[in-house]
Amino acid sequence: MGKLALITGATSGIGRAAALRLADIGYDIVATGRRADRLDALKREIEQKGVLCTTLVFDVRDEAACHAHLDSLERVDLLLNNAGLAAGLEHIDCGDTADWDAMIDTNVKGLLYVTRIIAPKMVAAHSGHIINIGSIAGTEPYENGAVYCASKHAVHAISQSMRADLLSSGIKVSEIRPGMVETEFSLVRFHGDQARADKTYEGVTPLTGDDIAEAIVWMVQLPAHMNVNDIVLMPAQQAGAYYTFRNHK
Ligand code: NDP
Ligand code: 8X3
Repeated sequence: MGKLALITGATSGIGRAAALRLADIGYDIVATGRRADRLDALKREIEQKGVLCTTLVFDVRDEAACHAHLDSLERVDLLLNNAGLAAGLEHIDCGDTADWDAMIDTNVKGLLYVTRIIAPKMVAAHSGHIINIGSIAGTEPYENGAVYCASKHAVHAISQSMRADLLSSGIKVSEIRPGMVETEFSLVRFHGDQARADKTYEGVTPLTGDDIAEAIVWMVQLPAHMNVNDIVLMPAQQAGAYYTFRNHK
C-alpha cells in the first residue's frame, strides 16, 4: 500500500504543484479545495501517473465540513496544511474586517480544524508528517500586512508547539516559510486586480509553486531520524519582506 498525502488548497499554486510532485514519488493523494472543477482536472492529471487521487470539496473554515470530509480517512502519512490567503493590503485604520475574518478563519482556524482531525489518526498510527505552509510574514511583520502577518505568526507558533506536542508520538512537524511565490496569491490578495497582482513580481524572478514542491519532496524523503523543523525559501532577488532587488527596464 502506497503512502497517502492529504493536501489542503490543492486547486492552485503551491498545493497543486505539491500534489503533482508527491504523486511523482508514489504518494496517493487526497486533494482538497473549494473549486470542484479544478480538483477534477487535477485528479485526471494525477491518476495518469498511476497513483490514486481522491478529491474533497469543502471550505476549511467550516469545522463541520472538515469533519464530514476528513473523519473517515483511515490513514494519512503526510498532511500538507497549505490552504490560505492574504486578502487586502491596507493600513490598520483602513482594513476590511471581512478580509481579516477570511485570513484568520482560513490560515489559522482552518489549519487547526484539519490538524485536530488528522493528528489523532497519526498519533494512533505512531507515525506521520505534518508540513505547515507559513511565510516570511510569520516572522517579519510589514506595513499594510498586520492581519496576514499575524495569521502567519500564529502558524509559526502553532508549528513549534505542535512539533513538541507530537514528538513522543513519532510524528514529524515541519514548516516552510516562503518569500515571493508566483501563484494566484496576489490576484486573491488584490481581489482579482490582475494588473496590481502582476506588479508584485515586476523585475523579479519569483519562486514558483514547483520550487516549494521540490522542497516538500526532499523533506518527506529524508531518513526517519532527520526532520526539517523550519525552512525559509526565497527568490534570489529577495532578502526579506522589505528587501527586493528589481531589474529595471
Ligand atoms: P493560491 O491562491 O494559488 O492557492 C491557495 C489555495 O488555498 C487554493 O487551492 C485555494 O483553493 C485554497 N484555499 C483558500 N481558502 C480556502 C478555504 N477557505 N478553504 C479551502 N481551501 C482554501 O496561493 P498559494 O499557493 O501561494 O498559497 C498557498 C499557501 O502558501 C498559503 O497558505 C499562503 O499564505 C502561503 N504562502 C504563499 C506565498 C506566495 O508568495 N504565494 C508566500 C508565502 C506563503 P480554493 O480557492 O479552490 O478553495
Ligand atoms: C506571502 C509572502 O511577503 O507577500 O506570504 O507576505 S508576503
